[in-house]
Amino acid sequence: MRPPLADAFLRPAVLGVLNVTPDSFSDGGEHLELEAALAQARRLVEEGAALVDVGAESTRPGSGGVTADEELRRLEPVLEGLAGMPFSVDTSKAEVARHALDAGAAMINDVTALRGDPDLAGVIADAGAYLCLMHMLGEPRTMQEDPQYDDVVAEVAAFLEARLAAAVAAGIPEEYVCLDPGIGFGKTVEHNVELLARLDEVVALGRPVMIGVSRKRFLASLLGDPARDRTVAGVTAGLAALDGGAWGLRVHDVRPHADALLMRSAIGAAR
Ligand code: HH2
Repeated sequence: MRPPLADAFLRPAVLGVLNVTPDSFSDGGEHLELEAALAQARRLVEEGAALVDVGAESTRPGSGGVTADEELRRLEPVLEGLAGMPFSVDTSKAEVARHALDAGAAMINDVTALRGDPDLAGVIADAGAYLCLMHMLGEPRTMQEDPQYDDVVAEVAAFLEARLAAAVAAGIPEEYVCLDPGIGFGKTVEHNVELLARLDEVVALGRPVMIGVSRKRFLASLLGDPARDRTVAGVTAGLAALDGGAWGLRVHDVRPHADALLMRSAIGAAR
């Protein structure tokens, strides 16, 4: 039996992103080569990642998804090489999750929050694995076409509460689940900022909250320049999320986040 998710990793937990896709929005294509992917995974762990979050299907705005066969073809060699490293897999498909869990994945990160594949919850429950449930409005292909909410934070929190209940009803222990408001998934810049500003309302659901702002488009929109490096803006947004009660950050660049967290905890300890 695994410990509760909140006790399993140092807090804040940093998830280092490893995309093995040809079309991810920020690092697609870079890690197609197996050796490069594994070297990047080792680097993420050395720099302080609690988990390497491996994804073989892009969910960037406009993307249409891939078959389980294609996802597994991209993932399988990497899974073998990851043995011995702590990792999660970003997938919505039961078949892919089964392979990932057999290979030792600690957590399944499902951007559909168990709405994509009716068999996924059972696979996770049987394996006794951790689960991340993320909010998304619509689907990646169309989610950024004029997303609308009456109250984005209340609606996202209500969604996550309902999906948590569905996970528990399917046999996944509540203590094994974290929640993610899904920054950039069917949200305008204002929606994303409001979610970060009122994150305490999501934290109030009582589960660890994960945030993924790293390299996302809304940062560039706020910076006013799509070509500008987004690292500092991303780290700052991540620290603000932690101040709002977040438990974990899903990031592409672990080193600058680890440095920022070190400074934050040194100052916090001296207070
Ligand atoms: N963001 C992305 C993918 N998966 N999972 C969670 N829990 N939270 C997120 O914010 C999140 C996520 C998008 O980022 P990336 O993996 O870099 O891109 P792509 O989906 O294009 O591979």
